[in-house]
Amino acid sequence: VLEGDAAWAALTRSFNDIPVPDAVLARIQDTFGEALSPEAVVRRILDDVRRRGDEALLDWTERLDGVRPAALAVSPAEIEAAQVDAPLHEAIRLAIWRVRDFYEQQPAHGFLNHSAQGALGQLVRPLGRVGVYVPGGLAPLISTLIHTAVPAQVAGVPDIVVATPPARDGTVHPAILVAARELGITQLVRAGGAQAIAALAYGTASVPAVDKIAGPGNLFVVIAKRLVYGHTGIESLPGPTETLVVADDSADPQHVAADLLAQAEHNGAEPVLVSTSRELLVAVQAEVGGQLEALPEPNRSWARDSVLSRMKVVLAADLNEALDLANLYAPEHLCLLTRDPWSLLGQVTRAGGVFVGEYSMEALGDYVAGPSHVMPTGGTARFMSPVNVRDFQNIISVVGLNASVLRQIGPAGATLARAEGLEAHARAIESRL
Ligand code: HSO
Ligand code: ZN
Repeated sequence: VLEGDAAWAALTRSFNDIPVPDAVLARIQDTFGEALSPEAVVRRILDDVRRRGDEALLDWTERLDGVRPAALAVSPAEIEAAQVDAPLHEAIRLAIWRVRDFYEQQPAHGFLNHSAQGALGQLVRPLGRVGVYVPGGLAPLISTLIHTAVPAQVAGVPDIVVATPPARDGTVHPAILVAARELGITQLVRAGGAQAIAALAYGTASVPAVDKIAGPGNLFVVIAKRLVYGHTGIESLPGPTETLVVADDSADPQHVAADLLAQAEHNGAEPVLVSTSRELLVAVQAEVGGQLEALPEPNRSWARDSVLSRMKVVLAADLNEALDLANLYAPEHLCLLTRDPWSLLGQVTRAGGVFVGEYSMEALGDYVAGPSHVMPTGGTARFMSPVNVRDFQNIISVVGLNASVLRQIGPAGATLARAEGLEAHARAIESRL
């Protein structure tokens, strides 16, 4: 149990300092025969896909995902043929509907104000082509496709390309295909990892280059997104998930433990509990142990790894300190399980999402609550936001002034230009005064 200065130190972090897990380093050593940094690996892959296109994409898929797919693009027939059982199909439809309904409420329009001065405003335009990365790995993340593609569709993006790693037999999970069909998405690429990000950024014969890449991924995907940024847009750097629960003595230890374990079963997850009650901390720790044992494999091992390697348990002096610590950590998910959780909302300044009260468990947010579950991790919530409609639009400033306002403001413009030593600017203004 961390307290005081130790708690502050433990919750201070930077995305760039997140330690690379030993298992990742071991895998690099195995694959490349040398101790490369993850960034060096990603640079190699990006350069290769940029130079050799589809051939490189296939080579890396074979080497890293253990399969060389016959075709990189999923065919329309495959998308058409995919089937899931009825309850899952209905759940996919409900999730799409709820996420769409949420984003349709996001104010995302421009303005053009006409006045005696002429007009000033902002045009809002959808991006042309967006890449959506859907991680494979431990599970087919159906919800991630929905939670990334829907805000792009609401923004008006006409062209969405999905990249997701193929299974060992080269297929894409049927539930992903059904979700794509329900979303009206027709372009899916069987590729994952840094190689998929490279293909989306630079384009290959089978993968069209996109204007922006969105979606979460493992360390390599996140590094790749950061490295292609500038050539291509990215929405944020969503890496391994985290949940910080703030709980007081009124919280139910079973619920707190369940919420921590739900996120803990994601690879590399970091569960954090901050409480004002030592009794609760003790009770939750016991509950986590018990619920962990009750989980089936392989989920138990996944969750155990997160709990043993990264879980932090913090005792806060009061709820003010708890919220200060939460804002410092800037968690992807902030869960408020206190007597009066709404009273804390005003103090929340840094988080991807805040989950208020016991009926708003983060796991529900992962699927059907409404807001996208793709949220900034690693403390990047200090400066980045969850996936939203604005990520898929650009704003164009509009200046359309008339002669009378030019007479008013032109001289000041010319004065500023001369103060900057930019005589041609001043003359351009004065040429019409
Ligand atoms: N909690 C994860 C997203 C997710 N959970 C997808 C289940 N499926 C990161 O926010
Ligand atoms: Zn989750």
